[in-house]
Amino acid sequence: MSKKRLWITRRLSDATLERAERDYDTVVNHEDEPGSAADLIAASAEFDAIIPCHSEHLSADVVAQFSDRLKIVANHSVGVDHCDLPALKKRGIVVTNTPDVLSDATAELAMLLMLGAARHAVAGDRIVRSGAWDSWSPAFMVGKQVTGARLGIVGMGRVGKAFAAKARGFDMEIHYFNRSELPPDQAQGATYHDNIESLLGVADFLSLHCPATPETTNLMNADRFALLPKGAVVVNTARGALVDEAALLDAIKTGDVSAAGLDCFQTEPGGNPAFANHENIFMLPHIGSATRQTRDAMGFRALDNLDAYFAGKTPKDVL
Ligand code: 8YV
Repeated sequence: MSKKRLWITRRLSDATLERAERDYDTVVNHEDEPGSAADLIAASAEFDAIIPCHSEHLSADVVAQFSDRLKIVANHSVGVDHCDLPALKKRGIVVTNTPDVLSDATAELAMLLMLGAARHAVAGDRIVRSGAWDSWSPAFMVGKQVTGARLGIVGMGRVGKAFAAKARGFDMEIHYFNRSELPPDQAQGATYHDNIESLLGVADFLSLHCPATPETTNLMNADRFALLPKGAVVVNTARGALVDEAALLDAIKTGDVSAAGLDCFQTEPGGNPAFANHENIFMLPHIGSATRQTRDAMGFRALDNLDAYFAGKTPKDVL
């Protein structure tokens, strides 16, 4: 039987591409530029399957123009806010994602951002690197201690739980808001809040781990920033859409939020230039899952889903 045709929209890990090329008639976008609407529509007529990243936007308009040839979109991401799921469902196209395998890498990055924001990583690095470090004082770059502080987690899914596990190693007191309370073996002593406002009131550190949906857009707005304890630190490794960036900037300027650690922005790539003057905003360019091990695991998980589909089975991560 001839191999199924697969389009891979970005330069995935070498191991992933090797396996894809072995098992599928694979075309890889080696230029590694995001696939445009026109690219996606054209690909739907030439390929049975696509592995996109969150950089490809499968909007309702794009999906409506897809050819009937395309059978499955096996995302190389856990987040699927770049896909119009109802539109894909209507076209009978199977959609999968890559949960679990990136939870630890993303939680590690959340820890880096939390610690870096709390302890002046940006200003500290700049002052040493630039040769401007010419004095020292006990009052110099005094930060906020994580040990023993209260951590508020919004969204206690896979990444939220992985972050909580790492934060327990820092003796943090874990609080969370989630659609439903976790069973005790999963909560591991974390305190459940059945509404976000209650969580914000105790969050000396706040970390966002929920998906971007119409309901969570601008979840952290001015009113909600105002509920945080004075000087809270805010971390976002989930999606930029969760944070009203103008409101965050206001809270940073007043000191109501003492620092932020951000891996996600409303505009990507690019970020928010208005944040650049504030060294208490520690920023990274959406690299939460960017470790070698995790990139391989994400690619393999997407391929596992494809293999299952083409073997006539239900893929593990079908949405
Ligand atoms: C990925 C992500 O880097 O998985 C997600 O949802 O946001 C990131 O971890 C990216 O989506 C890869 O396609």
